[in-house]
Amino acid sequence: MGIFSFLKRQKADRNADIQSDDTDANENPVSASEPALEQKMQRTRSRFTDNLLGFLRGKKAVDEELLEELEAQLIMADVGVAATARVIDSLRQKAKKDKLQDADAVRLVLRQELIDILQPVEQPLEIPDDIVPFVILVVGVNGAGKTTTIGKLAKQLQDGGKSVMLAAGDTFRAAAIEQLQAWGERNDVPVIAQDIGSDSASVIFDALQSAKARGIDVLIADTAGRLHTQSGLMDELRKVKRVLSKLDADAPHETLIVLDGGTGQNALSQAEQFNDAMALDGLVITKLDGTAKGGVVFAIAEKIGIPIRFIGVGEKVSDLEVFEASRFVDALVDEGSSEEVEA
Ligand SMILES: Nc1nc2c(ncn2[C@@H]2O[C@H](COP(=O)(O)OP(=O)(O)OP(=O)(O)O)[C@@H](O)[C@H]2O)c(=O)[nH]1
Ligand SMILES: [Mg+2]
Repeated sequence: MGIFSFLKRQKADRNADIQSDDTDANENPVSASEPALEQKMQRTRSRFTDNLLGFLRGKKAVDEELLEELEAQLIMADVGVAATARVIDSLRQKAKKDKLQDADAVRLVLRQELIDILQPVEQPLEIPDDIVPFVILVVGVNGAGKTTTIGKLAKQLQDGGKSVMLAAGDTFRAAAIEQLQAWGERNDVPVIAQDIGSDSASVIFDALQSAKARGIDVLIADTAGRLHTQSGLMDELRKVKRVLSKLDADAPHETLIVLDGGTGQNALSQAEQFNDAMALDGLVITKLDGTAKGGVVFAIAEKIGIPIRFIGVGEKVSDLEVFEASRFVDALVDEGSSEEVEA
């Protein structure tokens, strides 16, 4: 029995890029190869790293003063109190035990500590071939990047040979329905929609029926990010889940929240709130290519502990990357690559 793995596909694409760079870089100077993650995250990366590693660079002694400064920098980078305390405590212990000699040693320990925080939530989304249709319910507040993420997911699935259908479950705004329909038309993906103001649960229910009838592999349902009241929104989303489970006891197979990484601690409280109401399976943190501080990813990992499936690092289809702990940390704090990028 097969499995669709976003990670395997993305890794294969990355390798293909590297190979085509090697072979025809000269003959084909306009090679369409993907920029590295640290390049896509350049702005977030510099907000996270410049202060954090900048002050480490000049310092000689690894003393309490340095640790306190580092602590303040991590908090300012949105890493959050709990994750910061964990990093600093561990650095303090290692400084005593292993006699961390210089800032470089601190940086290496810091890198490993940051990876350790993220490792438990590195659990990429995989879609087993024998669950048809596999239903992904996408939730999150308005503007977080739900519809954009759905477009990227759908395209990656389609490019990987999966048939996809979308459900326009955001019935709160006419523009939301039209946005999804237009996208579906451009990409030859069927979109099930009803009029504005219709019942979101019934749109998504219809879509599941239709996807079943047509043998569609993956159904992705969009939802509203805002209603008149926030409690109304949660009730509505719970109803969607309930109604879907009437057609398929296991649906939705993945309830995915999309969080705007630029909103810092707000993203954290949204994850908590939606998780209480919805029992989330995974999250996507978007806009990490922008002015997000990046630290919020650690705060979310430490406090919420739900798998981070993807990160959004731009507007292109390939800018939805499977979340990999060490790759993400290196894109944030690896010094070597920073010099390469700046050169
Ligand atoms: N730079 C950047 N922009 C993004 C990313 N993801 C989404 N956006 C942008 O964020 C804005 C909002 O995205 P949408 O996908 O419409 O957000 P939504 O959650 O569907 O919002 P509502 O439909 O209003 O609830 C759009 O301008 C997107 O292009 C990302 O990873 N990076
Ligand atoms: Mg939307």
